[in-house]
Amino acid sequence: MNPGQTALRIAPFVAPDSFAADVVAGLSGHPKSLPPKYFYDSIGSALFERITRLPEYYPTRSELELLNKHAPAIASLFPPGCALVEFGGGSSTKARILLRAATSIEAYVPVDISGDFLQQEAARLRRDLPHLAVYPVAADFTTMTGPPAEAADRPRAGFFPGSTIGNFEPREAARFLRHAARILGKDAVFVVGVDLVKPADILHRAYNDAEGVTAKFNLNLLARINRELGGNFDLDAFEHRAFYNSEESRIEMHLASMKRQTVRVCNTAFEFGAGETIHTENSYKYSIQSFRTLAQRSGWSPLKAWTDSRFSVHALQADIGA
Ligand code: AVJ
Repeated sequence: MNPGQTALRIAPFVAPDSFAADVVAGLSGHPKSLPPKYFYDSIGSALFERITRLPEYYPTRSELELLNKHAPAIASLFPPGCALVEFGGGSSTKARILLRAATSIEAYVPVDISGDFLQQEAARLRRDLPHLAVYPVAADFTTMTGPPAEAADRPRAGFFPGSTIGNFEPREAARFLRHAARILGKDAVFVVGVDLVKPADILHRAYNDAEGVTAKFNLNLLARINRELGGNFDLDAFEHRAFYNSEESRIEMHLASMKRQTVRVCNTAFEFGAGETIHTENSYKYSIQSFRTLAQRSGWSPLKAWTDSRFSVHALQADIGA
């Protein structure tokens, strides 16, 4: 291990019982729901990696093409000696494009809830980019209270790819963008990937792939509850559902109960009616203008946007800061 490069810092934010509390609260709700951040245990993260390679799931390919094509322009926005803080830094495939293009980046701080996945990626990065200081932080990036200690003494830039911003309700997305401005600091540059509104049939296919990987990804949430919380979900009695809600400009993912049934989790019984669903994810889609408006309302000035009409990458600059 290179001097100054710490292994993996586990921030005290990921309380294991928060999973239990969030699951019981979600399954007690009307309608029932579960937070999408719990998709990403090691099995879920691996299933998501498979989703990114599916022919129907265009966002990852589009974003990679845009990042590769515009890497020099994006890299020119980063100040010398800066630390690139990536929110939800699962696989570093996208960050590598920026890390290679921008010599001004001297440190990389991926922040992700799935510590093991993060650790493996960090080890690979250290091997491939030995000049770069890599500081993985296992934390829930929505609850971080300040810049990661490892980047506190550097100018910071942010990276939030993959349209994970789409998982937030627009109000929450605005709150997260303000939060990110506080973490990154005044004048910081923030590069955000945003999936665009498009014909419903293209979106529908992207979340209902023929191979059924997205269905497995969705159902894995129930398997995880069984594994980690002693639940007794019968996965064959639930079905994956994903559809485009055009009023809300969002893809909705649900797990539908195929029959009346009772499920026990954390010593609590939950009744399901036939056809009743658990809402597991929203994926909001924006236009270039609607995302710019959201950013401006959240303390950011739009600098530039690159798009291929299916996906967009935005560069923003912080008006407010730490
Ligand atoms: C990682 C949240 C961007 O919403 O497109 C992929 C997750 N869900 N297929 C998305 C996801 C179903 C993905 N994000």
